[in-house]
Amino acid sequence: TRIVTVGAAQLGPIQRAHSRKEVVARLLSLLEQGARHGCDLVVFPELALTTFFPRWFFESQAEIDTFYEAQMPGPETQVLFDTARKLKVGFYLGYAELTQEDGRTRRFNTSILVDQTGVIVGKYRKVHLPGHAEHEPWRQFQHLEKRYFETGNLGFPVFRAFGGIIGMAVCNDRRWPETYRVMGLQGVEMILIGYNTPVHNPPAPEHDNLSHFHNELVMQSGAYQNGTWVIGVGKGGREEGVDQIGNSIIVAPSGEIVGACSTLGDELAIARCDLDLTLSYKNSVFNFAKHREPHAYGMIVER
Ligand code: CDT
Repeated sequence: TRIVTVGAAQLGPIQRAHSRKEVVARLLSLLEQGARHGCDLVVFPELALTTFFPRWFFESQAEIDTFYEAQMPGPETQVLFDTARKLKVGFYLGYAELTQEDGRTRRFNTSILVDQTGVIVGKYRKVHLPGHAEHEPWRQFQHLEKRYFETGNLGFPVFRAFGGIIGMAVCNDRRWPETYRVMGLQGVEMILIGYNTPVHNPPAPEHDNLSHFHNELVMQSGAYQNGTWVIGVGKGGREEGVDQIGNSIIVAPSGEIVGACSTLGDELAIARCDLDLTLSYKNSVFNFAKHREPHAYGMIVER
């Protein structure tokens, strides 16, 4: 057995008026709870340092940029890394990344993997950006990720960490089978996914009462079809008037949910995840080398 004890650290709402300091204090409390319960790794949501700001249309770039981190660790987040090292608990953290690359300012919806010595050992930039790029005033609230972020340019890398092979995704990525499969092809054993999912989707309100079902459906099937653990961690509760689903879950390679949050607030759900439980799936029904038929899949990447 190769046990990784994982805490799914769901967050209740983060309002716009909440400072980074207040939010980081909540993350620290969850990290400390995780340490007390023997966690090796604590997983936080997408954009876990601020409110989900793409729900608003802003004219001023300076105002938008207040939601981004220009450094990681930065002055307000260094304490997370120091605490990780002190308590020997790693973490996944989603945040808005502001960076200078290729001679220009770039913005990504990013996650990092930090190990039990407080060192960043993996980075991922969200590939599937949902929503829209222009102001759509008819919506109850905006979803302007296509305006505020560039498409991730790192692919779906996996990292040797926590005694296994770990991958990351961010929110809407979890709805796409390619996300899991690209990491599955690299032997991934645990995929960490932070999200912000409103109950209400303005272009398709008829899906609203299926939001929990769809959340579980995609992560359970992604786990089973690739013989991997999936840890899905969201925000819950009413954030700036918008209800978020919460529904954070820990999914085994069997596709079964083995841990779950039951509130809409800050809550830690813990599971002892044996990475060796991936083997019977990877070696039998989903033995890719033996059973995949890539010659028939060309259309997936051709259009
Ligand atoms: N943050 C994010 O990607 N949220 C989207 C909402 C899109 S509406 C289906 C999600 O896929 O959960």
